Formats: sequence, structure tokens, C-alpha cells
Amino acid sequence: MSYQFVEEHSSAYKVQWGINEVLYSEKTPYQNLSIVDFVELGRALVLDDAVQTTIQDEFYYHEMIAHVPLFTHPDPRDVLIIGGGDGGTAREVLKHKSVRRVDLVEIDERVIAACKKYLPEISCSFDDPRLNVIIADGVEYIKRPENEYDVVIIDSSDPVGPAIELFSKDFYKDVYHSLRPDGIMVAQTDSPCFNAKFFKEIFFSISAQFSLTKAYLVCVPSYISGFWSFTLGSKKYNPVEDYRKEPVIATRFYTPELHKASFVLPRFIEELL
Ligand code: AG3
Repeated sequence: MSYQFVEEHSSAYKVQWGINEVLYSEKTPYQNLSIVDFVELGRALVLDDAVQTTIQDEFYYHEMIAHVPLFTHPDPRDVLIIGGGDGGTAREVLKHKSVRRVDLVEIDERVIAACKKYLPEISCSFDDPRLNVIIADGVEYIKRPENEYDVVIIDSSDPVGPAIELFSKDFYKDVYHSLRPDGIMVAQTDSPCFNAKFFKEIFFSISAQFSLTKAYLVCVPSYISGFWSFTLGSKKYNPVEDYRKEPVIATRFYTPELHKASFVLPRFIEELL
């Protein structure tokens, strides 16, 4: 192990990663971007010193952010991904045969370029003809979307820096209006253990728009802080009752049983909502 990277989850909680090699590093107009090869979990995308995804555990997160809403909708055709420049969420969404178009709106084209080069396992779907990449600020794009969507997935970084506006009430309102009358949105909503106040606020910002709002949890080893949350807002379908239970796609993490189970929340989280 040649050197270490210390990732700060808070000023008093830090995680030390052993690094084999820093493969690439750049200051983009939006953030500091690095691709590193960690001793545990392998090659990874790091933005502003926060680990975004690693080749060994990315599928926990990408399968759950994509398949939970896509199997809840009976016939998802048009999907919008906001963020997700590494391509992992798009790869999972495109496994669904019903999907005819995916618009991916990423603010930082350098993220896409670096992931294409160094994380091909994750970024392998950028050549799919159904995928339409738009380099733009998701907050602006959603005010005048090019399409109406069945599912909108907000695959952002942490609620600081370039992603902060992606967690605002106005943004969720625009997301609501970009969806068809039976549409579904899902957003990554941070750690309910370390960021409970934020998690709760976001839940209420989403439920101010959507008649049905539910949080679900996944453990993502590289995010360290125990559970990681996703919050789903739906206009019609209930993700616990109405989802399609016979996936015909290849997954490594998602199962129909886990889909349902991930909505079962520990009491202290249930009581927050
Ligand atoms: N987006 C959520 C990453 C959150 C990580 N936060 C942290 N390590 N503090 C991941 C994007 C993957 N497509």
C-alpha cells in the first residue's frame, strides 16, 4: 500500500482508504475529479474528495436506484437521469426492454470522459442508441424538458457544491411536472444515520409534490455510514404493492424480494417521516 486518502464524512468521522494508484486527476469547471485505484473495492470515481462509486460495489447502488422505480412502473418507456455521469444508472435502466429513450443530463462532461476511459465496467452503455446525453445543469433542464417521462432518476453527488439545487423544493416541483400522470421519481438522499435532518427535510419536500412518497434503504460499503437512502415519489403506483415481481433481466443485487424488503425501515427512521 503506497499511500492513503482520508475521506471526511464529517469533521469528526473520517475514513482512511489505502490507494494503489491515482490514475487521473483534474480540476474541472465544477469540481475536483479523480479516478483512483483503491486497495479495497478497486477503481473508483472521487468528486471533491467524496467517493462516488467503485467498480466492486457500484452495482448495489446502481441496481437499486434504477430497478426499484422501473419495476414499479408497468411500462417504463421514457426515462430521465439527472447526474449519473459515470453511466452506471444508465447501464441498469437500459437493461429494460420497454425503455425506448433515456435522456441523461450531466452538468460536467469531464466526469463522462474520465469514466469512459477509466471505468469501462460502469460506463459501458454510452454507445447504446437509446441513450441521449445532454450536457446541462439539471435544474435548468427540468424547467423546459425535451420530453415527458415515465421515470426520473436523480443520481447526484452529495447535497453540497454543484448538486445542492438538485435537493430543493422548486426542483422537485419541476420534476413532478416533467412526469406523465402515472410517473415516478427517485433520488439518492444521503445517509439517514449521519444526515437525518437533511433526509427528513428532503422526504417532506418530495411528499409536498407527490401523493405517494416512500424511502428505501441499501447498504453501500463504499459510502461507509451504514444505510444509504433513496426517496421515491409516485403519482400513481405504490412501489411496495404494485411492482412487477418477475424480473427478466440479469442482476447481481436486485431481487423482487429485496425490492419490497428495502422499504421496511428501522423504527427510528420510520418515526422521522
Ligand atoms: N452518487 C451518490 C454518492 C454519494 C457519496 N457520498 C459520499 N461518499 N460522501 C453516486 C453516483 C453514482 N452514479
